[in-house]
Amino acid sequence: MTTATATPVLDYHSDRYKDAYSRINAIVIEGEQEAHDNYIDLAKLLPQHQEELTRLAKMEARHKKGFEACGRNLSVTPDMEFAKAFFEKLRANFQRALAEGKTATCLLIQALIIESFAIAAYNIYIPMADPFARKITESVVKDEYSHLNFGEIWLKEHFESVKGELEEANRANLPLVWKMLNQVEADAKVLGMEKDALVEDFMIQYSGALENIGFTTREIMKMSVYGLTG
Ligand code: Y39
Ligand code: FE
Ligand code: FE
Ligand code: FE
Repeated sequence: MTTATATPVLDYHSDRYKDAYSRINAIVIEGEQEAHDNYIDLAKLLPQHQEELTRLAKMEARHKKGFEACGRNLSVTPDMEFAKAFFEKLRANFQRALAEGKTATCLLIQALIIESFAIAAYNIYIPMADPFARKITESVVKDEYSHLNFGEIWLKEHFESVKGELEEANRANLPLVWKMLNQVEADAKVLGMEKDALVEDFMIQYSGALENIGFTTREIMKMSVYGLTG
């Protein structure tokens, strides 16, 4: 039996909502900017996919503009300094992998982890969002599925040669996601987004991606809880 819980009434213009929004909105804006930059960087490692990666980068730039409009619509100033610090470790890991030419690690970080995080956050946000932001987020989340799919296809094609690298990259980066989620738990809740729901949706996207790439259920079980409790 399930217990019905009433949808909380959100006052989008309250100081409390706007304060939380200044950080979550900034994270999304910064995330979209970094996603843009990451796809441009990935094109250096995958010149044969230059055209497609440039197309994905342009979508990310459009997402950023959309979310900037969401902040303006609520008269919220995004806390970009907070957002830059929020992504710092994941960004450093991406940059290191890029410098080392580790394509699979870069794809795991951007196309699997960050995209799964985005899809989870946007899916959970949509029913709670103000009408203006809801419309924008609904169109953005569709794009994010196609970004996840790009990573899946490449990694599936190269699965045997990158499997070990992916396991290592998962071990190094997945714990960062759980820490990031803990950092935004309180603000997300003010926006009507529960941490449990975010974790659940992230897991569905991420473990689904690992399965599509070629990992066994047993491997996925081990990989997806990495760092969850630590
Ligand atoms: O690929 C993308 O477009 C992803 C970068 C965009 C942002 C993901 C950040 C979502 C985290 C929000 C946390 C709210 C609880
Ligand atoms: Fe995006
Ligand atoms: Fe996004
Ligand atoms: Fe994306």
